[in-house]
Amino acid sequence: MNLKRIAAVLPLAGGIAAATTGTSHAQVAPMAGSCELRITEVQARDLQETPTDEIYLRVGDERTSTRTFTEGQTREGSELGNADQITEFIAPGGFVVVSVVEDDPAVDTVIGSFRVPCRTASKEQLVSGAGAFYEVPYVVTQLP
Ligand SMILES: [Ca+2]
Ligand SMILES: [Ca+2]
Repeated sequence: MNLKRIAAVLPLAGGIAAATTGTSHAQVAPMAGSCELRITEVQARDLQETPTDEIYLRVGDERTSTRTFTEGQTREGSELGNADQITEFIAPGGFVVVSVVEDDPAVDTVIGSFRVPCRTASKEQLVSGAGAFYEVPYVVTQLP
């Protein structure tokens, strides 16, 4: 009698455990097939102002710190922001918008923006506008 009850309950308990594991996994892990964008560098090819630009990036809904650039200067992405600020999740089939912005006292100058789709890539993105020319290398990795 007791053995029969145990046998009947075990598969049910197993099913509940599996469902619970599946739920908690979905809450912690990013959506399957999503991507991560990481800004690796920012290079000033041609400044918007003289003698330095004050540049920050908008990466999705994050904003980096502002850093000065002289003409020809390259900075690592990690110099502009922490990991949260220079990386962004991209949903499957979606994209993230990155903007290069020059900081000014009243109204900042947007040098340019580009869209990054959820697709494995390593690219040297050129961004020009407002008389300035920047290069923003980035990588996109597919998340498991
Ligand atoms: Ca400025
Ligand atoms: Ca400006």
